Amino acid sequence: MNDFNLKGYLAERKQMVDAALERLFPVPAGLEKSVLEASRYSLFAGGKRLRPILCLAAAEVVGGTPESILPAACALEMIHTYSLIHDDLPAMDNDDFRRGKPTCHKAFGEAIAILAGDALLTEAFGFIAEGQMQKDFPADKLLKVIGIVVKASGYRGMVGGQVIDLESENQAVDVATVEYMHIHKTGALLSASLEVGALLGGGTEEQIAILTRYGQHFGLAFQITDDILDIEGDAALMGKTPGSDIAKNKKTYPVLLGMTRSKEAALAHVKGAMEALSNFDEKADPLRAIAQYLLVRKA
Ligand code: GRG
Repeated sequence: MNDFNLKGYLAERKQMVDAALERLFPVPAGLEKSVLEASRYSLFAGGKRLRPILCLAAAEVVGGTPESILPAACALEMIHTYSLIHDDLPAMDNDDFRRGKPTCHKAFGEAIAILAGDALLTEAFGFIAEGQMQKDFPADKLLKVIGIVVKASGYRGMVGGQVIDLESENQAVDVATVEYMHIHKTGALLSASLEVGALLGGGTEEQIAILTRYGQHFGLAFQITDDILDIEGDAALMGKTPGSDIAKNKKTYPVLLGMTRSKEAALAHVKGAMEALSNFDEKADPLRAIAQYLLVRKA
């Protein structure tokens, strides 16, 4: 585990996902060209590809091959990208920059940005249904995957979390509410990425449950460290202004718990994620390294 080269692994996996997205996502053409250009603009704006990478890694833990589940892994990234495009809109977070570049609506206008998000979300399900079908996955398994992704993305997951976030902006909220919000807004799609990977990789019910539990701890650790980075992170690397979440009156962990307790909470969730993996062999080393990286990342 100590010898595991996380940097190299992440770079290689990002390249694999980028190449698959490039190959599978439609090339802008025809009268609909602008919406595909806007979708591609955000899809290739420099994201870390965390969700597809986690999905591929979970599949490998249970003996699956990354190549066989690339369409589903890409679908998760497309849903993530749609959520960021819509999150940045004036009606939501009203951000002009993301990852150091103008946001989609700043580059293409609001209407096309909304439609680009809609297109990414809709096509994601085509990637799972048609793309995975071409890789010979049985229809009943793909229906299960679609159910998992729907639950994680819709009102029971990310959309629900976003609603709570928006509606709590000028309200006093407690830590439990903030945690509930983050479990839905950020955690649901992250843990679904693990669940989908484990399911398509051929995992048993027990293995899928364990990897989903890793994903739940990972999701919370990711969000808490994201909140900490808003204050302590390398703003230049993150392409954002330090303290911008707090300036927007966001309910972050450091605001509610203080920095020390937030760091303790992040550590506890990383430990929870590591413990979930305790019965897996070295095939789980990428997941172990990614979880531990959360505690030292700068962006
Ligand atoms: C609009 C339905 C809807 C939902 C939006 C995910 C989300 C909900 C909003 C994003 C707000 C945000 C910045 C949350 C913090 C955690 C987070 C999801 C960070 C971005 O994810 P990364 O770091 O992004 O994986 P990259 O840029 O690497 O793709």
